[in-house]
Order: sequence, then structure tokens, then C-alpha cells
Amino acid sequence: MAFGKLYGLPDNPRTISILVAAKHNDLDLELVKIDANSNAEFNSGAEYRKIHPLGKVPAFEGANGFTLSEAMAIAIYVTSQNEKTTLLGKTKQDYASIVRWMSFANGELLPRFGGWYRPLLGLEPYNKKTTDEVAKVALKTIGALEAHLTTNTYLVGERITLADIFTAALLTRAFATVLDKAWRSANPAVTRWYNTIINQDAFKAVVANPVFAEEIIKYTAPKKEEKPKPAPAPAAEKPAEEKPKPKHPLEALGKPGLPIDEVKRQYSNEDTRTVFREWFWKNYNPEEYSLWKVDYKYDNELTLTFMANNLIGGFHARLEASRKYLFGCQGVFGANSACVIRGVFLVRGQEAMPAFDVAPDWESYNFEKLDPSKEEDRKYVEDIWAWDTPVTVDGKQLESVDGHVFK
Ligand SMILES: N[C@@H](CCC(=O)N[C@@H](CS)C(=O)NCC(=O)O)C(=O)O
Repeated sequence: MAFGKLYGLPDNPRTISILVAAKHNDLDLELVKIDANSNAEFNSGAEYRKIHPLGKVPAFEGANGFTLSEAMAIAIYVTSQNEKTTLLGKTKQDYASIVRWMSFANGELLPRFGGWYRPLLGLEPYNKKTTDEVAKVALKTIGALEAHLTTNTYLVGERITLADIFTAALLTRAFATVLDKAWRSANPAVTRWYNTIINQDAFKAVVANPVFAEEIIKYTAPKKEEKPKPAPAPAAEKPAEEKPKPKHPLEALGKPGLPIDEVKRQYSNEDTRTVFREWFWKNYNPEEYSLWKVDYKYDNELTLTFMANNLIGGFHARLEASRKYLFGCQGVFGANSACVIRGVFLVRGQEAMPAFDVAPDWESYNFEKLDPSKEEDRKYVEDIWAWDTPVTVDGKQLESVDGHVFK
């Protein structure tokens, strides 16, 4: 039985720090994947708020009922389960110094670097001036680490401690996005130390393919839909009549016997495997709806799993106009530099295009109709919607990492 559940995401730096600490002591933690978004449905729920009052990640729920939020506290608690651990140092001064570096990483480094790469990744609004300023502060902050590691092999004492694991984990995204080749050659001490820590077996077991940015990632503005130019004002004095809002083509199909909102409600409220699955197949009417595999066409261009997940989030946001006609999940499977996007949607009607072409990037996806009279297609729908089964690509099993539900 697992020691407890860790709510978080496999590519979230704070989550990684705790998974590595647990791995170091062979402590089994069950990772429960939830959004890093305190406004998401699960995160806002009363049950989760009891574990994390702000609805953020990570959060811990022990098998014995003990709960804890805040990454540093969870990392220390998990590590201290091994009475003989060397990760917490030998003396009180060691222990205090470990907490010092963890606090530095969590309160100084991560917020500065996040403030730099999050806008570049489109996770926060981008403003060049502000981002450039945050970048300067981030680089100055990590300068303190470079200075310390120039004369010390590890952050505290002569061997690896939780301070090293925690700080390196919190820097994984920075190395993947903004601490580029040029920065690494100018900062050999942090680079040498980071490589040492991420090459430990426990770290590798959690982050199999750490990514090193060649160059600082570039901000790419989200594609804007071109607005048709306004027609020249009519010469007539008559006030322009208000034009009726154009109808969605799928409105012509009328109201289905099974409202799609009911599907969404059942999916949100019931366990997918034990309750929703049976309910769905009992109520699904293939004359009203069709089921589609919706897979990304350019998997070989995907690098970081969280960037792939970001892509899904953007696609779903752009599908807004078809919300009344679609339900589904798309997920990222695999690991950094070796991931794919796979998904299954329930679509009103028998064609995919009228629902999907509202999103300008629909052409980046392959649409393949599923046949629910076939056992294997039904299983595929269930696996993707349950988020618990790896997908097989070129003979390799790729685990589910992250994803979005469109509802
Ligand atoms: N002080 C908290 C910070 C937790 C935190 O900010 N988590 C981020 C992800 S790393 C989050 O859940 N953000 C989502 C949100 O704020 O909505 C800790 O150290 O654990």
C-alpha cells in the first residue's frame, strides 16, 4: 500500500521534488494527477480545499489520514520517514541550512524563473519590458547559487541532501526553457552540480529525459483569427438593422435525446471506470452522436510534455464556439522529448468538421471516426477518458502525463 497520495503533475517542478525525495528513500507515493490551476473544478472542490486551502499543487494525503500542503513541508515529511536518511544532514546547523536553500529555491528562484518562462510559454500574458526585467532579476538570483557552488560541491555539507534534490527539481523547467547553452557555459558551477543531481538514480526514475534548452525559448504570439474588414457605411440614413447572430451549423440537427451537458455532468460527478462507463454506453445513441480519435499530427515536433499540454489547452479554448456540441479528453503521453497527443471526442452528428473547424488550428489534428460496435474501439474510448492506461505508439507504451477535459 502506498504511503500516501501526492496531488500534482509529473512535469511540475514542485511535484518532482517530492517524488524524487520519496524515491530516494524507496517510499511509495501514489501520484494523483490534477491541474496546476486552483480554479479547476477538482481544485476548487470542498474535499480538495481541506487538503490544500488554496487549491494549488502539490498536496499530500497520507494513508493514515494526515494531510499536508506546501512543497517544502511535504518534501521534509516524506524524507523524514526514513529514520536513517542522510538527506536531512547530520547536525542542527545542517538541517537549518537545508531548509535555507529549500526556501531560497521555493521563494526566490522558482518565482523569478517562472515569471520569466511562463509568459514566454504563453501561460501568462506577455509584456517584453516586464519579462526582460524579471529575467534580469532571475539571473541575479541564481548568481547566488553559482557563487556558493563555486566553492562547494553540494549545497550543504559533503554529500547530497534534500536541499540539492529540491533545488535541482525546482530548476528543471528553467533549464528546459531559459538557462540555455550560453548561460550554462558562463555558469559552470551550477551546471556541474545540476548534472550531478539529475543523474542520480532516484532523480532519473522520476525525470527520465531532462531537457536542456539550446537557446532561450522565444515568445510566439497566439494566432489571432482575422476579423473581416467592416463594410463601408451604407449611404442610406436608415439605422442599420441588427443582424441576427450567425447560427452554428450543428444547431440544424435539433435537440438530441441525450443532452451533451448530461454527459458532461455524469463524467464530472461519477467515477469514470466504475459508474460513468456503464451509464455512457447505456445512454449513447450512435444516431445522434459520433466518437472520434483526435490526435496531434506533429508529435515529432513536441518537446516538453507541459508545452504539449499547453497546446491542448489552447486548442480547447479555441473550440469554445462548439462547446454545446462536443465533449472529450485529450492527453499527453510519454516523456519530455518523446511524447504524443492522443484524444477522444464525442461529437454531435456524424461529421467532425462542423464542430472542430471553429478552431483555426484544427488542421494540426487527425480525425478518425471510431466504431463503438467494435470492442477495441469502445475500450479505446474508455481508456482515454479514464486517464489510467498508457497508449502504444510504434510498439512502445507511453504513460499518461497530463491532459485536458473539454466540457
Ligand atoms: N507555496 C506553495 C506554492 C504552490 C503553487 O504555487 N503551486 C502552483 C504550481 S507549482 C499552482 O498550483 N498554481 C496554480 C494556481 O495558483 O492556480 C508551495 O510551495 O507548495
